[in-house]
Amino acid sequence: MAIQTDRQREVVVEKRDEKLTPPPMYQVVLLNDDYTPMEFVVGILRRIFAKSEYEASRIMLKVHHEGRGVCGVFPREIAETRVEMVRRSAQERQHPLQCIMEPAPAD
Ligand code: TYC
Repeated sequence: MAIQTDRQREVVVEKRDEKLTPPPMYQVVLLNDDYTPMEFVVGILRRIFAKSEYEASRIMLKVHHEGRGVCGVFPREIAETRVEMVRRSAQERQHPLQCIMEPAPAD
């Protein structure tokens, strides 16, 4: 059932599909470069993705060695906001750090 409306009062009384269907999820990914300082990347992971010092260091080193690493998996709008926050912080400090989002692989 999609949407039932109360026609007289024109209010939505039920949106059953929205409750049962989970939103599409996106992973936010950091990309490696040769110039952004490691401590800056760790700070980004701590502040924007709420990672512990240990986890932030682990993700940063994974990106450094493997070229990319997942910072988190979120619904679309939240992923977009985090990507924008990373890009702004990097721009402010004039670091070339790149951050992208992509559909999360099915589990
Ligand atoms: N490769 C960078 C350096 O050696 C560190 C780095 C890690 C940069 C992760 C970006 O997403 C990144 N200073």
